[in-house]
Amino acid sequence: MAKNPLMSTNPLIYSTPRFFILVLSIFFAVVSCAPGRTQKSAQPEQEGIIVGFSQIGAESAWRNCNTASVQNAALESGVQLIYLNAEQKKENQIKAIRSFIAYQVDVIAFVPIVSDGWDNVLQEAKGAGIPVLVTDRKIITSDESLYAGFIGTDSEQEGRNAALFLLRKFQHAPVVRIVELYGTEGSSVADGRARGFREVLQYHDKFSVVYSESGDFLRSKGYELMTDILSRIEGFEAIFSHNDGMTLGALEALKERGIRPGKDVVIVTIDAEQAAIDALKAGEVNCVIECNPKTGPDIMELALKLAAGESIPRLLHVKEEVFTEFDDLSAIAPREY
Ligand code: GZL
Ligand code: ZN
Repeated sequence: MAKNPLMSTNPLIYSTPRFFILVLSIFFAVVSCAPGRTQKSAQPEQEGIIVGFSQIGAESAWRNCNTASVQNAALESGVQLIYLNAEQKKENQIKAIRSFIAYQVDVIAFVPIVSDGWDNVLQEAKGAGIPVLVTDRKIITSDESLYAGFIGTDSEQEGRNAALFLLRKFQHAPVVRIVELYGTEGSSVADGRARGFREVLQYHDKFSVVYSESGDFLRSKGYELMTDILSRIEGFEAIFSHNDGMTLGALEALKERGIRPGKDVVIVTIDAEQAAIDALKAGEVNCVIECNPKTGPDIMELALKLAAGESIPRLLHVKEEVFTEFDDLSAIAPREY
């Protein structure tokens, strides 16, 4: 089938929602005279399937690595990727999914910035016969048939691992007051980390969370929260931070006040970006829990299956490790994010 002149020869189409909608409207304006995707190809593998990918934004090193993993995997697997950056706005993701439907992509993949509120737009995708792959973060839905499967993080286990480290670290302490830097409110990963953390600590009375506030996974908010906490909270023995970005901001605030992170206060953080591993090696944090952003190849493999009409597993959790001050840190490979 003749290539659609509007489809860039480069399989990656970078765009923000507004630009993409403009491209789409031009496409539809000329579709009568230009060969294009006026109907879905019978054998997608011949033409290279088109995957619409709605990413939430670029709020952390983790997210940027996740985006690069998806883009590179698309290149390597001959998938034409329409990548839309929602700039942290759920409404942009809904617009993106609607534009993917209008363009009749073969598969839609998206990272739901928060868990709820997706049923209507996913119903539209289902009505258009386009399979949906949920990645990284999970959705709450009243109709499980609205998506084909999930691949991403087991955030409850990450929260449990954080608590298990504190149990080990503070096994002889009488009291452990914990400050929690919460991720994006309403996101499955922040809620899951918090749930798993509390699930383990609920049986150990000496542990208590004395402060919990969302820093939205942002380094700048981590700094602001820690600055505020240090001026308001009497004393605390540990920080549980839902991502390294917020942790790095908190480290700055602690050091500005002469507090030695990793020594005067124990710090557990999640993602395992290079800067956090470096802080672990420097003794400035005590435990780094990996959250694996490199899901691009798995996402493409699942998308190709869906485009070929095959079923995929409903739930796939990626492999994730835990790095602590008790381990041999010299063996940790470069993180690449
Ligand atoms: C986790 C992912 C989170 C990371 C943050 O799977 O959704 O979002 O922990 C990122 O760094 O912003
Ligand atoms: Zn994870």
